[in-house]
Amino acid sequence: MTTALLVIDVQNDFCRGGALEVPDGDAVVPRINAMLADYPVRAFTQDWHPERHSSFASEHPGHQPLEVIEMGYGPQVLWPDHCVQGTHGAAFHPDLRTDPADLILRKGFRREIDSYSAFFENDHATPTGLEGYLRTRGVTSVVCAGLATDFCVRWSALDAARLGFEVAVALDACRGLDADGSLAAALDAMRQAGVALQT
Ligand code: VGL
Ligand code: ZN
Repeated sequence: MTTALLVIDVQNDFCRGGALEVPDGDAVVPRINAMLADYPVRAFTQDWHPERHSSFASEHPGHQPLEVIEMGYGPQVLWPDHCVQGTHGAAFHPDLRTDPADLILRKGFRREIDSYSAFFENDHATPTGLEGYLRTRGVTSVVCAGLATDFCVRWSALDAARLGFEVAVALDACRGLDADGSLAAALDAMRQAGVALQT
């Protein structure tokens, strides 16, 4: 059994002082750094939006960040502008060890659709290509870590489970936004899907 470590969105905008700060987000960095040596496959993701991305509240006059609107592909939470391609906010946290990454996968790069999951865009159908990468490397099991537990980690873990990978989430190497009960809902959904929540 080959296990991949998936390091989700450990970027400046999700860390201290960032545009979409996750409380205590920086705490995941030393934990993830310490985990890297334990996995033969390491894939990192970067939330990577063009300017004026449709998930930005600033693109929807009359709406505020954290409001939910209906998009063609389903409900979408609106966010402050974040992780704009090439900006400091989109860069990895400076203390994250990125040299050990085998693959850096970018997602959310299409203006019309968001992509929380490392595997599919938010229509839950358009692949990012990560599944093919992992399968062709012989991966059957994944461990997820990073930001945020209740959005990109959640959907990455659920999609991995749906695709038939054995999935664990290293909770102490994750932090959540917890917008409106979203953290408890995420933990429930992951548990129900058979994801092992490691504490
Ligand atoms: C994320 C909200 C918007 C995440 C990304 O990485 O969890 N959350 N974009
Ligand atoms: Zn985003």
